[in-house]
Amino acid sequence: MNKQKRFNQIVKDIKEVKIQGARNIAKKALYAYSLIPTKASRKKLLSLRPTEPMLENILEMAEKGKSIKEIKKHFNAAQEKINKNVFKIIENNDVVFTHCHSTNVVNALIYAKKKGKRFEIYNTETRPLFQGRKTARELRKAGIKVTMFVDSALGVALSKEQGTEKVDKIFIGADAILKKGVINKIGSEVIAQIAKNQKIPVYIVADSWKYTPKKTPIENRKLNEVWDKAPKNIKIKNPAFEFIPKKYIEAIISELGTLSYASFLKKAKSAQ
Ligand code: RUB
Repeated sequence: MNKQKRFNQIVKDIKEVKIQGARNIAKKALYAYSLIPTKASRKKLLSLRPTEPMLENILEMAEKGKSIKEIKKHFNAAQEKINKNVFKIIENNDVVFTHCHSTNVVNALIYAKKKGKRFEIYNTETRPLFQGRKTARELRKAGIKVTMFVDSALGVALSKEQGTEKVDKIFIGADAILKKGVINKIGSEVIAQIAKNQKIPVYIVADSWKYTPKKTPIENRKLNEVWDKAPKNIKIKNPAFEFIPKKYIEAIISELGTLSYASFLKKAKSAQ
């Protein structure tokens, strides 16, 4: 396959969410940019998933001359530190809740399991694209016990009801870390609100390169993801992401440490 074809294939896979999650999108887009490093390809890649500042940050770094190798190295180095920080937070017998599919979260959970922590996972299926199934499969493959809920069972999953255990902590990823809060998969704010009522700490597990001082739009996706061939007179909305105000967030676990929101912002700003 020539470079243009490979570039086009990556563009298609990101657009169709075959490549998903902020980290995977950024990594693949970086590779695509390395094939055709022009302003036009940067523009094209940025247009694919508008709620992804890490994508924007790394393409900007690449354009300013930071080597692709160096940027790639960051992803793994950051993940290793995140794994160690998450390991310290998980306690034996914890019930940990997660939503959607976050590579930063999944990798850290698998690391904790490999290093001997005993815990189980509750997760959501994550309509409309069911990224929760990917999470469940990957965690189960690593030997972690997983219980999946439909999204509308959040209230049950997050409280001790109908045979469920009390959730001890919540780990969710982030697409964007902003001054006043975090953007993550739709449903994340409801999760954070219920968690607040139930006194369950919400940890954002994310690479600090997801931080941006810029205004970040929420991506609205195709309506047929919700209801293919829906009757014409029914209005459908399909926002992919949601803003979680910082007041709901216990800490941000990144390669910079496990930090309060304010400390994270301070460190992330000086690290960029
Ligand atoms: C994925 C999602 C993830 C973040 C972080 O949404 O919301 O929680 O992107 O993921 P989508 P990661 O499936 O629509 O891309 O930790 O992999 O960067």
